[in-house]
Amino acid sequence: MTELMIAADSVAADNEKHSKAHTSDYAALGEKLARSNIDIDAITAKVAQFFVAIPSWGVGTGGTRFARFPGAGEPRHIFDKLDDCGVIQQLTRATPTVSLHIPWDKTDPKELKAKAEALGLGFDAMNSNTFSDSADQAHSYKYGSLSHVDAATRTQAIEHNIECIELGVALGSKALTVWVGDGSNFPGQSNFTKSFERYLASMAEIYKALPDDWRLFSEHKMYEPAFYSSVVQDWGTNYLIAQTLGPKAQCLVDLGHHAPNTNIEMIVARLIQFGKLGGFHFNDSKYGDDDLDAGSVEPYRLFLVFNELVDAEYRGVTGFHPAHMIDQSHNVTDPIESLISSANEIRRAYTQALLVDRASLEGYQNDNDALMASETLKRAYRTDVEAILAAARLRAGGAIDPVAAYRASGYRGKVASLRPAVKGGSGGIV
Ligand SMILES: [Mn+2]
Repeated sequence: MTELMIAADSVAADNEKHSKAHTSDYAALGEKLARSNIDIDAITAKVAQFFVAIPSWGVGTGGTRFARFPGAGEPRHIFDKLDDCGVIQQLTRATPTVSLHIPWDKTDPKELKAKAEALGLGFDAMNSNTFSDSADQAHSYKYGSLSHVDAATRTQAIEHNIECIELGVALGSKALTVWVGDGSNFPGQSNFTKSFERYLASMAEIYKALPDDWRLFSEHKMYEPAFYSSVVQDWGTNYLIAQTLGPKAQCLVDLGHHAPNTNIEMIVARLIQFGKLGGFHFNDSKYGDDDLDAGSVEPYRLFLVFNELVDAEYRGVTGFHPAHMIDQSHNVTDPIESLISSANEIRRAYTQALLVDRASLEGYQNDNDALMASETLKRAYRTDVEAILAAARLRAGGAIDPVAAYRASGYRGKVASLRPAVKGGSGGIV
């Protein structure tokens, strides 16, 4: 525990306020679920073991191409970011790991590890960055990185990824996520086939540097920053990458990286079926890669994604252990509150998916009873599982109402006095 963590008695005092109502809500839900032969405590125990990683870049205020409006007490460096992540974990007990972004978070791994351990945190997948230039680099990524026409630029990008692996090994991470902005803005600007050949050759070099117990996640994105073509534009290309590289290579699905109306849950099912679902970047979107809070726009879609994950769990798919990570940009909220709420929504979707009566669903599917099949999913989705989520947090030492507990703690005001205000008119993380 560090001095910046919220005092335990402050959380306890807030829990006390909600305790009576929570106990009563949990009992009522338990009774309701028991009528369907569901043991609420068994569900709560499973939910308590479901975790999602916080992205280090998510605790700072994001921005758009137009502007960034910094909030009070913004983290100045990775150690401040870890403090904020520690608070999210303290209250939700759903986020014990942090996903780092290199070079943004680059520092002495020993210090990083000691700080994380003091906060009760570990590290999830490492994220490399070859989509922007850092001050000291020899070759620019303006025209691409792993697929660049220039061999020296590709080598620099490969070496950066290998450095991320080495740093991750020192921190206890077990995966590297590679997302590249490589692509083109004009038809004819780049040769689709040759670009992808160069990308695959570069990724093969990175794959060679991967420890045996690591996984390599490639992340597809339809467009942006390249607006005509992206080298890794969709899940099909992503699957080809993972298939070409080998068994340690898997696909990462960022929910915001698809065309509007894409059936993402079906992509998830396909990747599971062929052993290539590596993990997720959870967020929500309305139009593009909006990076809005998970479950804020299309909660039913999030539930349907989890329905596929729980279905795989239920079927006992071998080697199935997707990494759960959040990837969001918080422009108008306190990032800590958004991340608390998002972790909650992700767990909510998981919990609702656990309530699906899978034997009945299969029966309706086999009987071609479309209405009852749909109703079986809806019945689980309509269940208000907040009491289960609260119990999972509370039993692990967290807060019944984590946003309320956070506001009551005065944490933001406290860090605002310690961290000088950031001036920010420029674009943020897009
Ligand atoms: Mn992402």
